[in-house]
Amino acid sequence: MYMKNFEKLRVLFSYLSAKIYGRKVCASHVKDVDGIVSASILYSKFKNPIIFLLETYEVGDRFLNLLKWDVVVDLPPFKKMKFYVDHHASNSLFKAEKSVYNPSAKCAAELLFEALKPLSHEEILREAVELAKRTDSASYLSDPPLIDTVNDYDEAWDLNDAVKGLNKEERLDLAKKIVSEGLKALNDEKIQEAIRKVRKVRTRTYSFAEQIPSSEFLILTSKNTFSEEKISFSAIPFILFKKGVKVVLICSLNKGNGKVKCSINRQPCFKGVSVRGFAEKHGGGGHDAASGFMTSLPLEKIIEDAFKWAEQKKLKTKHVNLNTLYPKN
Ligand SMILES: [Mn+2]
Repeated sequence: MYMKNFEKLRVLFSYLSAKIYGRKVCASHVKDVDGIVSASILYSKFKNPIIFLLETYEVGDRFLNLLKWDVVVDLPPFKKMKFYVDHHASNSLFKAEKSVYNPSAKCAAELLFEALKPLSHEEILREAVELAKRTDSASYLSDPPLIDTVNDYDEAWDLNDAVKGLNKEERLDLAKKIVSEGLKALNDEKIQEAIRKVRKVRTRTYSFAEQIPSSEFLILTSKNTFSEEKISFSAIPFILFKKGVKVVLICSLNKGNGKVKCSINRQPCFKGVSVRGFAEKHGGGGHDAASGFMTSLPLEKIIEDAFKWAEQKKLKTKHVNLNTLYPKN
């Protein structure tokens, strides 16, 4: 339902060969540092594991649920798992032979690190886990670096921006490299280029976000499917939080399947409201301060639901169509 047929064949082939050669079959979150550092830990612990980096919504795939997974980390649960490690409040219902589940952990890599010890390259991985904690809980020690920021920023941003700027295969390569080289792996020219690319987009996003009007709750929508290379949707909430916005919902059309992809973020210190319920109601989930979902509902219906939700939470709300603001260049 979510995966293309040739991809399923590729997964099946890797799965069967892993079973034949006694390699572990693992799944980790593709999207951010937490999933990639978790992959590093798996590479360090097991001999030649096969690691699939997946989006959270891919875990619902019927085919993937026919397989038996050795380790699943930082993702919603599969039906058949030997070992499950996670920290998302919305994933509390699962069945696994063994598990480490703690919704108050800052990241899943931290739980995996403790569970799989002793590890080779333990010091290197401990350092990476510390960065994963900061990136996954949005508790960076500095503002995000822009294209001309040279130093004086949290190094967790380097790892974050590297991951965001690389494709899926390159992210797995980075995970492997972190095991042997630690954070020095980021000095690679190709990775530096990926980091620069992300910062360029972030810098453009900052000037773009200045045009967005303020409100306690902002619903931002975009029908322009090509926008994400130009504007970083994930950076927008954090820019708006600085202007006093409390909650940001961003909805955009997904290129692949025509569904609407939504992320909802809350200002970290605005603890009175959890955004997770809104995401769970639409088939998604995540954390109290950051959640997401993908839906076949029309954009108009999601906006209507968001206004109703905000009314219950007594938040002043505004809807802004981002397509009316796009920069021309
Ligand atoms: Mn995580």
